Amino acid sequence: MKLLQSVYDSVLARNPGQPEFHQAVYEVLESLEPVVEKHPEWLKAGILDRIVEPERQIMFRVSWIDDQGNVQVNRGYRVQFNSAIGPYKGGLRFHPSVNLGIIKFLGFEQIFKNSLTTLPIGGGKGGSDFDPKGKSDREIMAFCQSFMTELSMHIGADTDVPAGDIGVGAREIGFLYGQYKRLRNEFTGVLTGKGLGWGGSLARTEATGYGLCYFMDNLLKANGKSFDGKTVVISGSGNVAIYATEKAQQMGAKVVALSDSNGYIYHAAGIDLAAVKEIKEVKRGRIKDYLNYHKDAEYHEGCRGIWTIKCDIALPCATQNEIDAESAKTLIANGCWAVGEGANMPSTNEAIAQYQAAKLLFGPAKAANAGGVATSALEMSQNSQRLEWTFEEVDAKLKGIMKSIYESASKAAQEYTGDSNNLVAGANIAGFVKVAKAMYAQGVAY
Ligand code: NDP
Ligand code: 2IT
Repeated sequence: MKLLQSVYDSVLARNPGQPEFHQAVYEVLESLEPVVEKHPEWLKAGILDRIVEPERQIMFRVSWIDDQGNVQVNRGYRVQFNSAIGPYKGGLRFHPSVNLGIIKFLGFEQIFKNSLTTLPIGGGKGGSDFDPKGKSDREIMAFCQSFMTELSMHIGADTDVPAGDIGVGAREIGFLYGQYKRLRNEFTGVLTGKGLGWGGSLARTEATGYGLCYFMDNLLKANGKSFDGKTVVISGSGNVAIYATEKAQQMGAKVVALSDSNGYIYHAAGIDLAAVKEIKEVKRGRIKDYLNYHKDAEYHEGCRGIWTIKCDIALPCATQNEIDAESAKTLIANGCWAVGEGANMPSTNEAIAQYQAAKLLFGPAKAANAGGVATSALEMSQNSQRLEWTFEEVDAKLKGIMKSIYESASKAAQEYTGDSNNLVAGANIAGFVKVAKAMYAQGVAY
């Protein structure tokens, strides 16, 4: 980096101990060098210095009472990163690994992802180090109510609209929404991912996984390929992984593996998705339980081994940094020729360098998994209009949005790097330009 090294140095100095945030910022700044060369006025207006600093960071105590009557204390976060093009928008993550640096990396990436959707949404993210695993429904409800008691003071349908992420699905959104309504006496679209019948949008549950496959389909077709008849490995077995599997199968692919944080299953005959949905969505069980349904499947402890399975296309849909350089090399050595990121930042920057050296078709997260938040924005539109669109209407809009994200990212990639497949640069640049123009137009307060 040349022009932006000082911005990055200042991020390192101001945000010690936040390696995921540093990683996400580095990847974006590296792509933006040619953009600021063309637009020195953006550098001079401090757009880059400002965009790496959240507009607001909220941290709060969440105390709640467990089933034994003990007081538990967790930490809650909401980082309102950038509101240049719309209200802050982004999910809530409940996972014991959550800390400020992780929420900041997610919020930072959300700015560019949300811009790429073409819809009017700014970037934000939140969550807690609360671990939903093994908790009763009452404990989940108690935690969500306490979390929302504080969060409700900072959000609103035109201010900041949270949604789900790891550990936050329909059940949690229900408890959070109920508490917001109790406190504010408002029935508004303050959260997305709501249940059908009380403001939720059809196809939001499926949107991230489906959108990932729609995005990859555009990339594959532009390169004379498709999902049809291909072998696909998908990590995770949560919301994104399940609906990526469903759409990949509908597109004619054979999905042979899924995982959770304990291990992975390999089923050469192809994953039986109805079994996975029952295990994960109904019973809240472990992926290992798949063996109770299919004796011919294999289970292996540890999640990294999933990348040693031979496949054409890999779709990481679990968590950040799940593919490092070594796993990337193994995938490539085994003949994998495309990677699409359903999770946020699942590949380390060193893994991405491996993909690029091997000329893999690579769909980076900001572009490839934007279908979830795009459909959240469609849910906001429906709530504002007090209307509900059909599944087919929402799905058709999602498909159109993923196509336009692919087109704008590949066009920016061609324009700035001469390689329309360099979607890392293309997504970062296309997402950035819209936000930079808005920040420039809106001026600096002085
Ligand atoms: P879920 O909570 O539904 O599922 C998460 C899955 O990932 C589970 O199988 C979980 O396994 C696994 N996982 C979580 N943490 C780890 C870890 N540290 N190591 C290994 N596996 C892990 O979350 P989602 O499916 O919603 O989210 C998955 C990814 O997609 C995340 O990166 C999220 O940020 C991203 N994303 C989600 C969107 C959405 O709309 N939901 C939109 C865009 C991106 P276990 O059960 O063992 O914890
Ligand atoms: O990472 C993401 O884009 C999400 N977790 C979805 C956010 C949203 O507001 O729907």
